[in-house]
Amino acid sequence: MSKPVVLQMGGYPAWDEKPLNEAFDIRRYFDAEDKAAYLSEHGPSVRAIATRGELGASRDVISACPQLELVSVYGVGYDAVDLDACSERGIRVTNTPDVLSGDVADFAVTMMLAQSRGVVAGDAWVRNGQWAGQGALPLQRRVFGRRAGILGLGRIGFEIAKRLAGFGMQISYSDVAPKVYAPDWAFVEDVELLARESDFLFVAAAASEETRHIVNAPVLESLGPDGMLINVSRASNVDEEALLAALSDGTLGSAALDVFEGEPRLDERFCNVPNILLQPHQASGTVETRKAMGELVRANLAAHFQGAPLLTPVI
Ligand code: 8YV
Repeated sequence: MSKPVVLQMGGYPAWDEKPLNEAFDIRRYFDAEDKAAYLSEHGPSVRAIATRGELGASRDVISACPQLELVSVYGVGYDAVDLDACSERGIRVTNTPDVLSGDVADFAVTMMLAQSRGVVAGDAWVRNGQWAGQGALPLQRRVFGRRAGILGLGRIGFEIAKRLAGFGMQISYSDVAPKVYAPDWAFVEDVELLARESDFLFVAAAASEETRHIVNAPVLESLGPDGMLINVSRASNVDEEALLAALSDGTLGSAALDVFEGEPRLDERFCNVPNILLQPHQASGTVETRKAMGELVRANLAAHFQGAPLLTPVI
């Protein structure tokens, strides 16, 4: 029996590529020079798409695959998948939640600590001889016991809050409704008020049209010159123009960002802002988590083609 044809939208680590090619007839869309021609040739035979959170599957790609049954996302964010196009044709969609929540939460807290305590600046201070030449690194800012706000108390936001509780921080959160599993943390429906009551504002909300630029100029002003914005969700949740302006004129104290519009080619102005920590969308980037994500992508594909229940369905 021939293996199901699967359109692969982006590269995976070698440990995923081998089993994926053993189990399925893989068509490497991302390697094609003429992607439109490649879709025209291979799209009619494609039964599933294996993609990544930041790559997704557009309506054009979905439309070019008339036999498409499933889109399996390597990542928890499925905002780049056209869910309407999938729903219209009964195409299933899966992602890889839970297996990455711990690492992403660890990294969000890491970025807060690194930026607040000047870890990157301190390393440069030593390497550049400034310690010997100029003395102590300028004083940084405390983390423990201060105020944290979490925008989006989902799987990742919850893991962030659990970690911050260990630092004795006052934790508040904003979401569409209070969470029954968050009795010790304050629900603040208004995002501007959450920012005003926070020293560190974590953006952990799933990206959607409804959350686009949810962190805007008024929110950044509310967070204030002593505040720090940490984003491990999607760049679309933050108005980058407003953020750049706020960082440049002192309206906002600092930021730590793992995601950017147009990544990996971000707005070069970010590279000229001193009070910011820049990271290459690596929050889930550990061997352990990426292996678990790859296994889940393949397990969902296998379950679908075996007629078994999907492990982590989105729709
Ligand atoms: C992954 C992500 O790095 O989970 C997501 O949605 O954006 C990241 O965790 C990415 O999808 C892997 O390419």
